[in-house]
Formats: sequence, C-alpha cells, structure tokens
Amino acid sequence: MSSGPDARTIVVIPAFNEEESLPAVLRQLREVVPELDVVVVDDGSADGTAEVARRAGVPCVPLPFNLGIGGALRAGYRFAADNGYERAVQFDADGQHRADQIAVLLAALDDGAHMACGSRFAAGGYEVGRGRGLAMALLRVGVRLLTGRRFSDTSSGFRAVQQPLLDVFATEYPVEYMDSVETLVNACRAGYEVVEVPTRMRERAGGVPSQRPFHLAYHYARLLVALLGSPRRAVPTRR
Ligand SMILES: Nc1nc2c(ncn2[C@@H]2O[C@H](COP(=O)(O)OP(=O)(O)OP(=O)(O)O)[C@@H](O)[C@H]2O)c(=O)[nH]1
Ligand SMILES: [Mg+2]
Repeated sequence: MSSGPDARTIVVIPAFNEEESLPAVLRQLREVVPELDVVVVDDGSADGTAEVARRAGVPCVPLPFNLGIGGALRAGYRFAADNGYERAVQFDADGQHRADQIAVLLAALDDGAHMACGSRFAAGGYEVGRGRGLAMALLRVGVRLLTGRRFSDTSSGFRAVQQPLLDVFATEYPVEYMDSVETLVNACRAGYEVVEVPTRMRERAGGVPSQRPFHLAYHYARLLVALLGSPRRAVPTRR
C-alpha cells in the first residue's frame, strides 16, 4: 500500500437534494483535481441528484432512504474501504468546499496525520450568524474539555482521512446529526493523529441548509450524553 502523495485517494460527496449545486461541484473537482476519484452518496434524495452524478460519469452510491449526513458519510467510507482507497476527502455537494483547498488537507496527511480537518475560521473571512456563532463556541469549549485539544471549527465537514482510520469510519462513523463533532472527539480520544488546518470556504451555493434550530437543542443534549456517557465507545483505539 502506498502512502504520501501516491496514495489512492477518493473524494466522498454526501448529497441530499443537491441537483442545483452538484453539477458545478463535480465540474470544479474535474478541473482542479482531475487525478482524484470521486463518489457521490445520494442520501435518498427526491430530486435529480443521482442523475446529475450519472451524467457527469461519477459513481453514485444510492441510499434507499434518507440517513442523514453521518449515514451518508459512513456509506462513502464503506465504498472507499471496499474499493481499496487509502485516503478519502469529505466534500460537500452544496458548493461550500473548494477543490483548490483539498491539497491543504492532503499535505497534512502527508505529514502523518490520520485526519485533517479544514477550519473556515482559522483562515479568516468566514462569517456566521450570532446564534450559530454561539453554538459553535460552546462546541469548541466542549471539545477542548473532552480532548484537551483546541479546534477552531469543530463541525467542519471538510476533512481528509487516511488509513487505518478510514477503515474504522467505514463501520463506526456516527450516524446522528453533529457527526463531525462526535468523530473529532472519538478520533482524538482513540489516539489517532488529528490536525486542524486553515482552509478557505464559501457559503452554500443553493438547496437547503441542514441545521434546524428546533432540532439543535435535542442534538446538543444527545451529543453530550453520547460523549460523556461512554468515553471511548465509538472508535476503536488506534492500531
Ligand atoms: N441537510 C442534509 N444534508 C445532507 C443529508 N445527507 C447528506 N447531506 C449532505 O451533507 C452535506 C452537508 O450538509 P449541509 O446541509 O450543507 O451542512 P452544513 O454544511 O453543516 O451546513 P450549512 O453551513 O448550512 O451549509 C451536503 O453535501 C448535503 O447535501 C441530509 O440528510 N440532510
Ligand atoms: Mg453546507
């Protein structure tokens, strides 16, 4: 198995009703990182998301019904592991993530990280509303208390992962909302090398954002119970 810049790498795109934004996302990837393979996980979309992938000649994993971002990512990691990939890059279908920033994540894997998390705040120039800003600040404190590490963007979905953590995510990736925070904490606690790197991002290009304020309180509580209740539960300790 090769590592470093020669490692087999796939871009995993979880997509739920993203027919509007996905064509440009796939075009951007083909133009900027033609050397990388791509897979779209169609998370039970009701629109033409799968058709967009097919038309672009990109493999599509169709989920029979909507699992949510975590479930879609787990299916993407499953696809990557089953097909022998050594690295996977999580990339949103809504146009927020930039193909030219993938190199920043992969460079961190070259330097030995198992997981590299792109931070939209460390690079500056990214604004969020007051409510979301407060929620994110709380998550930063929580993650710091639980891991002893400082991350500026705990819920970023722009990440790259390499083996052996990729195989772990193929079976253990959390499927509940806020999967990104849970994954971050679990990977750190299991002893994997996790780094955060500044990456530029855009606002979403179309479609509907995932966070629904009335669900947020429930998911905060669930996350707290999940992380505090069973400390090393979700990710097996680093091999
Ligand atoms: N909303 C939503 N997105 C999903 C789901 N399954 C997969 N996704 C995809 O997961 C990615 C991230 O979802 P977003 O709703 O953009 O989440 P986010 O980036 O944290 O939120 P925003 O900053 O508001 O864009 C997108 O590519 C979605 O299409 C789902 O069940 N709901
Ligand atoms: Mg988004």
